Amino acid sequence: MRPSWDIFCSVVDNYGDIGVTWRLARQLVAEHGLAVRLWVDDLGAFVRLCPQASEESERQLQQGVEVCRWRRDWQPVEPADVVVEAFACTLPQGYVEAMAARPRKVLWLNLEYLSAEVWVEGCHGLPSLQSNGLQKFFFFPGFTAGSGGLLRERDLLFSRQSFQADPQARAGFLASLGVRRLEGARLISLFAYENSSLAGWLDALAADACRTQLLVPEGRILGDLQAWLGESAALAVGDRRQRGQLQVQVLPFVSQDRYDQLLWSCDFNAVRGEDSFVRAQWAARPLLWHIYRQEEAVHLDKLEAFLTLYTRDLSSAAAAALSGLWRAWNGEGDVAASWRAVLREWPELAAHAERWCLEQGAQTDLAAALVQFYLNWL
Ligand code: TRH
Repeated sequence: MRPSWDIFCSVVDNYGDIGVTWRLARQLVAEHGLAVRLWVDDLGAFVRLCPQASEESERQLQQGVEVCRWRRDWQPVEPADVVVEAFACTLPQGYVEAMAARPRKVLWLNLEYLSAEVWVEGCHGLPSLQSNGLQKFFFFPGFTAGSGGLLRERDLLFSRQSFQADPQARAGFLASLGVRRLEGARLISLFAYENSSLAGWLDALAADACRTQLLVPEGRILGDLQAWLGESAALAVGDRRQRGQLQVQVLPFVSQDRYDQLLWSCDFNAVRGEDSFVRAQWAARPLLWHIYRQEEAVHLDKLEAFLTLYTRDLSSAAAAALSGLWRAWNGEGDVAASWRAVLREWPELAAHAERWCLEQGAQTDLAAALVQFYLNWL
């Protein structure tokens, strides 16, 4: 019989928790032939990423994954062979008791948030004994061989390369979003939280010698964009504005697969959180990361850890330019001056994004690493 997996996702905020778990669940089914249930406590967030899904269903089959509403009044179910608790979301007490009582033992994994910090390798895969006698293992995604790797579907890089090599595919995709390409314009996507550095960046883009077309999926950054444009009414999908050399267009929030294509279509991608950050790396184009803020600014350590790794093989000028922009975007520095520095280093940064993607793509992906972890544990 196929091994069964239960993945638990509590949506804290935004789309990262469900984004990661839905992607993982799909891949475990499609590439490893597993029986996967995904327990989600906020189906509304799920439907944004998978628009054909229903917000009302208690249970539904989506792309081979059984997506179940995680109700607070938990109804007993038979636990799976492998249980993935995503991002330390506490499992229902009744479920944990059933895990402990199950005659065949259960592998219990806590899937952690992504970080490039050095300590991750030392903690990846470690068990922790729970009060009921069960062991829980900590599984850390990451960028190095000693970590759990990154989510990457088997044919992802091939699909991305084919798409990028096919101008008609790109044009067709952009047209389906209502985007009309401006001759010679640089194409940028923007997905970010509220960000006080936005105005400085947009000023620089508007004043640049080269034209820019900025595509902004609906989301939290729209308020800052509206303020920069000096408009009183909220922006809506399809709105297009021109300021100097910059054209801005608001896009709909699309499915995960279409969002990948948006990233592949652009010359530069501003992303946030965790999942879009990784997807932009698979797009093999230079990127800008708006990191999720954490208490006591611990997110800044994560930002620096990634920058250290990512810029390791860059010239000092390119490394300084990119790091300067990322820091400024995250609240520390002059974003306009940093952007101009990035433009000067563009060829090197573009080549590096390709190289980085290939290097990362040579490592074991996270879903395969989880499956292997289970096989080793048996
Ligand atoms: O939405 P995020 O900010 O999510 C998270 C959560 O806030 C989480 O609590 C936090 O801990 C984590 O960040 C670090 O960013 P993220 O991770 O990039 O998730 C966004 C998801 O939305 C991702 O799967 C891509 C998807 N997406 C679409 O499917 N369509 C779209 O149009 C866009 C813009 C995004």
